[in-house]
Amino acid sequence: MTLRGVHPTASSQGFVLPVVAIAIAVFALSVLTLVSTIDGAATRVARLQDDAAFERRAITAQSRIAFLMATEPLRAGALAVGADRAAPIETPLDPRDRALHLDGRAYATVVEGRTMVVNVQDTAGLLNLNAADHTRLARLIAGVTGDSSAAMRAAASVADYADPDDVRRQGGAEGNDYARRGLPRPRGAPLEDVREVNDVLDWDTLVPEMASRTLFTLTRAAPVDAGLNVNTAPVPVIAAALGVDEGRARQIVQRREAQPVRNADDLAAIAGGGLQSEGLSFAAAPDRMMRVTVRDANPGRAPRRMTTSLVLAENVETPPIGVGPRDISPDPEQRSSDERPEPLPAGGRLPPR
Ligand SMILES: [Ca+2]
Repeated sequence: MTLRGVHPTASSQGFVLPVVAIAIAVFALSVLTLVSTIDGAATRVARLQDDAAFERRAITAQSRIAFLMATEPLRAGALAVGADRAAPIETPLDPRDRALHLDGRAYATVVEGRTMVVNVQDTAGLLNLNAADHTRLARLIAGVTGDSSAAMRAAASVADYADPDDVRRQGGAEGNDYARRGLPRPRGAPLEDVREVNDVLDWDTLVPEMASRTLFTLTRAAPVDAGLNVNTAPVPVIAAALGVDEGRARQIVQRREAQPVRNADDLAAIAGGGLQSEGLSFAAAPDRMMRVTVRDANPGRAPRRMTTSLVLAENVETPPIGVGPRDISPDPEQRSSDERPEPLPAGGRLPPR
């Protein structure tokens, strides 16, 4: 370039050099683009393979749960793996039983060399969104969000959405309130799916999205008078249902294994007094439907979980287990690093003891 102006012929060289430089640059750029396209495709293929491998392992883990459900005896709060099948459902767990608790606690099972974490939750242990009294739901929401006045409004609005009347509960919302906002009328009948709370007036502003996701895992949409299985309710549900703090709820969870809860008297025996259990309807046994969640213990950069439901047979003529639709979604929840899943009990009969 410094030749420019020194020789008259230099002007043509001064033109050729930039053209060559541009051609080289364009070539280099296309090579780079090609490389990054191949790289992008390779990344996508790797991700798809990763997804497929996760699904395969998750289904294997879920099948192990289904096998246990189909073959092992059911107790009020757990599968008593290896125990006497003829014993009644309210039989307390024997310390020698390898129990699979149905309260959503974490179990680990190794599939293809990777540790998968599974949770099995009896749906009867979840708080019923359709219960006539919404104060328990308000306590559950407040326990998750920490905002009790917003929780009271959200719970009252859920109850108003589901109840058949037009009488607005304190903090709630009825047909007129929806009409004023140009929204469809409230359902006026029990919810059929927990996700319907997203249609409840102001739910999204009263309950942050992450809290909402957590609440979906702690609630169910059951008939109005469906009983709560206190033997499988997770700690936040015990706290909300009985009006106790988390410490006492943990105590109850520890004690119920030795003495299954069938009614308010049993509960008083293990929990002591001061419970707000008036009007709470009890169930002494698990529901037929279990929610199963599977995730990878070491998920890397793309944490995800598979959720499905397993449905126990109603009678001996039907297949022992039905499997609901599978859903695989990102798992954004922060797990505490001190979570120590117990090993999933192995099935099969033990030698007589
Ligand atoms: Ca109402």
